[in-house]
Amino acid sequence: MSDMNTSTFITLEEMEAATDALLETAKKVGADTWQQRAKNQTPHCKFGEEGICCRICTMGPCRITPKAPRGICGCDRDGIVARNYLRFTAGGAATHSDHGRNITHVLYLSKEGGDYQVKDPEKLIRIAKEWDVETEGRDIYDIAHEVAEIGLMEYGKPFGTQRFLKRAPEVRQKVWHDAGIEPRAIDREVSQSMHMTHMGCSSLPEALVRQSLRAGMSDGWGGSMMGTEMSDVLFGTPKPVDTNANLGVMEKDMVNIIVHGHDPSLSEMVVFYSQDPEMVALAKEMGAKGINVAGVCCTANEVAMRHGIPMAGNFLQQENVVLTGACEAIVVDVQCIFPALGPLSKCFHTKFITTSPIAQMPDSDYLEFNEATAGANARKIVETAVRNFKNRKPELVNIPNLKTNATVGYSVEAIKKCLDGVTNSHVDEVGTTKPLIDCIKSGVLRGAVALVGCNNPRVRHDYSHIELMKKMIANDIICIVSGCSAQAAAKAGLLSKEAKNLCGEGLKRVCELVDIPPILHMGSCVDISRMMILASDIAKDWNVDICDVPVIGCAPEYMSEKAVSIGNYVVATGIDTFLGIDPYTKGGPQVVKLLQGDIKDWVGANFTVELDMEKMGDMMIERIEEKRKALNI
Ligand code: MSK
Repeated sequence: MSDMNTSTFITLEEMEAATDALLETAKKVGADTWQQRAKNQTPHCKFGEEGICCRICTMGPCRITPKAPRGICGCDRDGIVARNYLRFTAGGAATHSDHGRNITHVLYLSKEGGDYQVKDPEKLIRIAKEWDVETEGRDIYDIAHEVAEIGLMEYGKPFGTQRFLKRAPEVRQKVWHDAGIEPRAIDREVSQSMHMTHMGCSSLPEALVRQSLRAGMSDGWGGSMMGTEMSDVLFGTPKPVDTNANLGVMEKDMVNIIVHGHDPSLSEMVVFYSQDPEMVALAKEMGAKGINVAGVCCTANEVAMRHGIPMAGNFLQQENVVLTGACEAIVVDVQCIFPALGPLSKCFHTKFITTSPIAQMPDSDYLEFNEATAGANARKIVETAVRNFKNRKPELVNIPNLKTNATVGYSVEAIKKCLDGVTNSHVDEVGTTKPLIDCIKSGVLRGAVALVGCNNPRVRHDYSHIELMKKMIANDIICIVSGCSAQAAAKAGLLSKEAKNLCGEGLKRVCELVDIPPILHMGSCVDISRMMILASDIAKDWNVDICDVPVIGCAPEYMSEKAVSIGNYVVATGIDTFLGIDPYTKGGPQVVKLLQGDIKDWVGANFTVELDMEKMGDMMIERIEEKRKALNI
């Protein structure tokens, strides 16, 4: 364990001071950082910001101005904005869904005694039954392979809609059907989005926004859900586990391996081989006390919630881990990886190890990771990191003295188990959300907020996540969090049970009774699908539609296409969603009117874009209270 003490809470100012010190090191070694690059990139292109630049064909690029209100093909500003928005969504849906496909393929490769095995057979059997796969008297791996094959077929099946839609309340399924947004094959929705936005296809905002919701749905109720469910089957369904967070989890005397990205099929193996006695002995031979694995971005969430591996930081801290001078290797798979890590790592002894054909970058050591040879590949990666310890430059080492305690791993199953524990309300193998509903109905809890998403250099790092969470819990609104938002909470100490002391009286009582933190860590960005299941189960147990429940979503600092795809499926699921960053739609008033207004008539929810966090917090509380009023509670 680290010799650093943990703090109950860490302020943003303390984190910023630590970052400033690391930036001094960057200056000393001549390293480039995102802080500088963000300055170099401002002011940003106005056309891009408003979404009114079109480069879908080679007649342009066309930009909308008062003098040129239409592109060369005649497409107007709303058509251009809506097409860009749909392409943005499709990029995110493709990315999440391909992640889900990869995990499902790993399940297909699983075997007794192999690198990948089934860790949660009960969950596998539950999914098998849901999909009418015979389970009686069959070998668990036969079931796994059949379930995986069906899952993979969801990506390209010629007929029908996504199987997971049936998990939603019937009333919500009807909403989707009537709105024409039930996703068909996952790949089809992405492909059709690209087709619709090709030159000479759709320019009607309603059609493009509708397809954005549908493509998002193919992610949230298709590819992402596949990723979450199959990861649980393979690596175990998360249960509450204690861990530490913030940069102080890096160890001065140990080999530090940072895993970064998203796909647990790599990070699980790296964690496994870092504990291999031969590797630990090698680390000692190199002069280290042992091997310390810590995570960045969603990989941090994946390994924290299944193994208690510490979380070093979120998206905008990926350079910081290298700047500590104590990172032997930053091992990445896919998504949210700065290409900057290549040149940055060259200023230190750090090995920047890329592993996926999907994310290849200059100035990296490419050690391809293939699921069929996973064990051998992971061993080599760990060994490369360990052997690099001797190259560390002690004069550059600066690990900030920042470390908190966090309890993570609140899957839907785990939340229900916690609730069952206090009420003895256990009704069946999957439990119930009724105790939670009772707390909301009685007003002990006012409602719930799903706080998710990334960091973005456009806004103060982690400020919005942390301030909104504090405001919500002080007002008896329980938070569920994932992705880099979850890590913002963890780093500040908000995922610890002590955070109950920041809550209103009602939420504090619930935390004490159920023995939970007021902010529940639900995983990585694909795990927002868990939140959809939780919202569905609450609505079913309450006997209302999802849009009636006092639950809202919020992504205050998002930056990625995936986040826009998520926003679409969260809203399509009936959950009002608050964004702290504009999704490049300002230039299309009709598109803004649809996304922030009229789609409520289609799906019972819409977006709010608000850049002022104080105002946004008030609006979120107001929306929850409106929903309570509509339910007469
Ligand atoms: S890692 S998508 S920066 S949450 Fe999932 Fe964080 Fe956003 Fe990447």
